[in-house]
Amino acid sequence: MGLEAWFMDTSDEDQRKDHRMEPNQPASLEELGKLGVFYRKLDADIYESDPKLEEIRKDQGYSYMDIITIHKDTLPNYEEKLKIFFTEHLHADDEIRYVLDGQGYFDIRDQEDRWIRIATSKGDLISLPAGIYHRFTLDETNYIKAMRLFVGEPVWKADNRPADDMDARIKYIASLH
Ligand code: KMT
Repeated sequence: MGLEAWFMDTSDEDQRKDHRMEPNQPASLEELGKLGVFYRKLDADIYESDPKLEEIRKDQGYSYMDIITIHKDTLPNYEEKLKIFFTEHLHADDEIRYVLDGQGYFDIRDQEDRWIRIATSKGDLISLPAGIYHRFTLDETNYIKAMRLFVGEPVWKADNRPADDMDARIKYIASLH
């Protein structure tokens, strides 16, 4: 199955719930594409020797990679990290994640500042463009293992909203028109 995304409700109940509107209001891959989100489905069972992944890394210049496992038993400062991930922010570079196991939600803002929730699971490779406001949360399964890819030396700095004066933000906004 491909990626599923939807516009979120405005309830501030548990962030791990799906927060769908009633009725559900899907967001298409095309809409995500217009916001600069890149998506590919791969076979995560062969990630260590996958020619398709190699090709993407070569084409996109994703020279760096590591693996992060977000689970209470594996991630130091788990609760604190989850809070940081779920605080609305942007980065000066693309955020590229390849889900190797488990699942999680990437929330992004659309052009009208509405939240779109992107449900990712095993085999989903997603890239969020530099300058897009976003956040991440685990879902109710409380576990994800993901490859982090980066062009060059990784910079993990997050600029919390408001960051409208940042170069990456200005360039991103300009790219939407
Ligand atoms: C990060 O910065 O490592 C994250 O964005 C957390 C989500 S990775 C599945």
